[in-house]
Amino acid sequence: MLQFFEQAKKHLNNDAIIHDGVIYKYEQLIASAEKFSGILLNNTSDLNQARVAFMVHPGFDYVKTLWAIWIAGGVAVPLCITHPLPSLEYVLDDTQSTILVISKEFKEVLGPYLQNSNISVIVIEEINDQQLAFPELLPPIEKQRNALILYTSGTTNKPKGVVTTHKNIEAQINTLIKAWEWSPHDRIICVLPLHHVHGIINVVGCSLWAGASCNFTAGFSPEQIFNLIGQNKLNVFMAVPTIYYKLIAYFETLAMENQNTLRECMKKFRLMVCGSAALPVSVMDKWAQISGHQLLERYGMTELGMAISNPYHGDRKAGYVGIPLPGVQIKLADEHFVQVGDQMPGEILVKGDNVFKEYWQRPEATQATFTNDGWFKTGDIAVIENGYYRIMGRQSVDIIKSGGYKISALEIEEILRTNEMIQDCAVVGIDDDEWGELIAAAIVLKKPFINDFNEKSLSDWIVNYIASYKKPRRYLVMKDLPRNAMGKVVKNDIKKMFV
Ligand code: MCA
Ligand code: AMP
Repeated sequence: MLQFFEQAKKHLNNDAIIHDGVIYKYEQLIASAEKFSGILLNNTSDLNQARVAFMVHPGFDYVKTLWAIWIAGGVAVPLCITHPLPSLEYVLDDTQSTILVISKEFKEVLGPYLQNSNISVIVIEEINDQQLAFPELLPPIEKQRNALILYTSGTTNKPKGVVTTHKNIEAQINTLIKAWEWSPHDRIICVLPLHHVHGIINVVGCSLWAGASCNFTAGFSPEQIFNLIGQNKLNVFMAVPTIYYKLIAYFETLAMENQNTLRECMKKFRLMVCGSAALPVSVMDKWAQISGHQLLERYGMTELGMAISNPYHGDRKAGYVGIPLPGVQIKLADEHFVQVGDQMPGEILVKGDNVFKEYWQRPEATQATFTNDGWFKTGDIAVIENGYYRIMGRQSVDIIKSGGYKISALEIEEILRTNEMIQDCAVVGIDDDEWGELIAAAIVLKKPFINDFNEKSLSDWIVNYIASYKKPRRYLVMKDLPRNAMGKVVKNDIKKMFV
């Protein structure tokens, strides 16, 4: 039996999920997931690593579906619930998913795909758990089997599927359970999207592994978060820097009396964590004033789960991501993958059971991302100062982090170039206090549009093809893009033009 299931069985009477005020015990979650696995199995004995895509709202149904896929021997492919159809189709086709589980609300967006596909569709609201029987036999699942495929943007124009096995996921969760001292008494809220590691592993995965409870509310709402905090319903919180920035902005609008109550409630928290992008020192300081908590910043990646973390006990240093987590080996290396000297910057290379298995059906990309002796190359540069790692930046200017999302400049450029107005373009990330980086596009217009450029129409058009969080927020119309002697666009010059 998979370890996540064994863990859950230790806490049958604990509250597992609290969704819109409704409490679901572990016993109920386990039973619902097991029964639902029978629907997925559909009279077969094992899904044998078939890919099962699912587009389900965060909450009880999401976790039930994820667990059912694993119990039935499938590979879970969570779809982003705010992606437009082309991005969804890309993932469905790339993974060759044969089963699709959806919340009924998403029937409409997926309609055109479903009309032309043989995929077997299950609408979650149409299944009544109480009328289902438990499947007679469940397949044995070896830990080496593929468990999850998450799509990540990189230095290629299309996102790649990151395949993690059950063994990888167990390692990713186990290290955090130990390092951050998760316990069955913890109560967290999931405010993050559930097609990325931060939400899936750090929040939902760890809390349910520990026998703790995980709260869900619809979308990200500072008001709802502070409401729960004010009722002492939470004692652990995890988010990206943009969310802390937004919470601070909201907190500052509250009446003093309300602020004082919330301050007292936050002091009782056990742990507050920040990651997915660099945490500005100003946000860390402001949050400490508000909550009385020194945020624990950590560093992770879709391919790794978490790798480096500030200590749970001990000094959490502003501007640093801490030290390697238990079981994770880290080496800072030069361009020949040789370890750099003390206090020298180098690329972060990682080894350990937490490291993903492969990019889905991209053997060359997989090979290129590992050194010959098996280190995963992150593309991030760090330095060690007084024993703590400090992230200095990324090797590639084409990777942007905005709102905690990793976004490929090349993917956006490719879409922009298909617009009738655009002759050429270059997308960059520009520094921004709230979003980390803002997506900005320098564009060269085709002749007929030079005096007739309509930014709004371009902005409205692009969200038909990419998620709104990938949409450029600033445009700069140029006669030509700056290029070096080799003809390559000089993105650092473009960045400066936006300042
Ligand atoms: C949305 N807006 C933006 C952006 N995104 N503006 C500028 N830049 C952006 N990136 C605008 C929208 O257009 C809209 O404006 C307004 O903000 C609200 O949009 P909405 O989508 O409702 O935003 P939100 O719900 O407030 O979302 C903000 C968010 C979200 C909660 C911070 O971006 C988020 O959930 N980020 C977390 C992503 C994440 O989990 N990353 C982890 C992956 P208007 O109304 O004017 O149109 S990294 C990972 O997993 C690794 C392993 C790790 O280390 O953790
Ligand atoms: P993703 O592939 O979406 O999981 O994003 C992983 C990337 O986010 C890493 O390669 C880093 O560039 C960045 N990242 C994650 N955590 C931090 C952090 N604490 N500080 C700076 N960058 C971070």
